[in-house]
Amino acid sequence: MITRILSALALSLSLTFVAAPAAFACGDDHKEAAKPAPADAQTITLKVTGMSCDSCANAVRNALLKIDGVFDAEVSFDKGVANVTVDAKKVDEAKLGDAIVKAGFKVEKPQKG
Ligand SMILES: [Cu+2]
Repeated sequence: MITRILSALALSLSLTFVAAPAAFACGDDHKEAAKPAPADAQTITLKVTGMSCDSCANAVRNALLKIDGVFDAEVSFDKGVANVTVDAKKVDEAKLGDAIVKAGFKVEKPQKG
């Protein structure tokens, strides 16, 4: 009986250890809600690399939405792209890029022209 309880305990412990680092290293299940955007809001598109699943895209989105002046961020893991709706007076590409890098991902500046 005790052996059975111990092995069940060991199993659940090992599952915890296997599951936890993966969830930590790989993004966020929570998806932050968008804020209402004014009519003069602008969209900045960034190429994001280093994402390995949809949770990574959530992590990028959540990091961007923490910035004052960011209204919405549609991040696609498939395309490796973030479409960010911003107040251009408060936020620029560099600021968005910083937040993405701090969240653990990389940004390629889009080609202009
Ligand atoms: Cu991921």
